[in-house]
This record gives sequence, structure tokens and C-alpha cells, in this order.
Amino acid sequence: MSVFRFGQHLIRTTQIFFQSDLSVAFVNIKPVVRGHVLVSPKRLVKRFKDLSRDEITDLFVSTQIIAEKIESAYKGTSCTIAIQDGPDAGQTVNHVHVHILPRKPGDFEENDQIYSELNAHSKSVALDSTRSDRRTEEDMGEEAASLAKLFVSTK
Ligand code: AMW
Repeated sequence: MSVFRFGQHLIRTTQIFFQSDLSVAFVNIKPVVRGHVLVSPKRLVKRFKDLSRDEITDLFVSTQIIAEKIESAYKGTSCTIAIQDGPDAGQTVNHVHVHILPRKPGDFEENDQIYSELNAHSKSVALDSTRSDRRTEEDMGEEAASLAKLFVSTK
């Protein structure tokens, strides 16, 4: 895969750390917590209801494999796994994606605060055209390269 078209965005290969037959995982340009990554179907599908059964299976098996590795790589004790499916659920990128966020005890004052943070951060990424608080390609490339070592490629 050269570049991955993620809705309106282009994801460079250097951001990608995992690929299966039908899914791809990449590091986040503006993570809510360290290790916040995204898993998407390769096909540009806007809503969860539009995925085929094969894509759902591949997406969730990939999510399970990745979440386990990410939790341990970032020394988490749990994971928040979330899909914002549709604009009124906070989806800002028109391409299905699963958020994986490693969690630690006391990482937020209120446990479910992560959902408001997730919602606020997605909106700010969508609105911020200056890219001022986004990560550099180099920074994302380093994280993806180190995560890629955790996975035996199936693709
Ligand atoms: W959604 O609000 O659609 O549930 O989440 C969109 C996610 O995509 C956010 O976590 C946001 O930081 C991330 N994102 C947006 N553009 C890029 C990009 N170019 N590279 C990596 N992640 C991105």
C-alpha cells in the first residue's frame, strides 16, 4: 500500500504499523492519550452498517490483536475501544475507524471523561487547518516503526 486514503485524509505509509487483508492501523496525528491509534477498513466505507461481514470480522480481529499489544507497549492496564459512527456520534472523518486508547488507573479524573475528550479532540483536529498542535511526520513515523516491530505481518 503506498498511501492510505482515510476519508478526506491521506495517511502516509510511514504512519501505518499494521495491515491485514482488509484492515489497516496507523498512528494518530493528535492522540488523546499516548498510544491512541486507529484501525480502519481498507475500503472507504463511511458507516459501520455499510461494512461487509468479512470486513467486520477482519476489523475486529485486527482490533483485538492491536489492542492487546498497544496496552502492553504503553504500560496500560485497560483499553478504551470506541467507534463514533455518524456525525451525531462525533464522527468527523467519513471512513469507519476504531479508536484504541490504552488506559491507566487515574488517567482521567472521571473515567468516562475520555469520551468527552475524544469528542472534543476530533472536532479540534477537523477544525484546525493550521496544523500547529499536530504531530510531525517524523514523530509519527518513529512511533509507527516501533509499533510495527510488535506485529508479525499477515500482508
Ligand atoms: W472521529 O472524530 O471521525 O471518530 O476521529 C477521527 C480521528 O482521526 C481523530 O482521532 C483524529 O486525530 C484522527 N486523524 C485525523 N486526521 C488524521 C491524519 N491525517 N492522520 C492520523 N490521524 C488523523
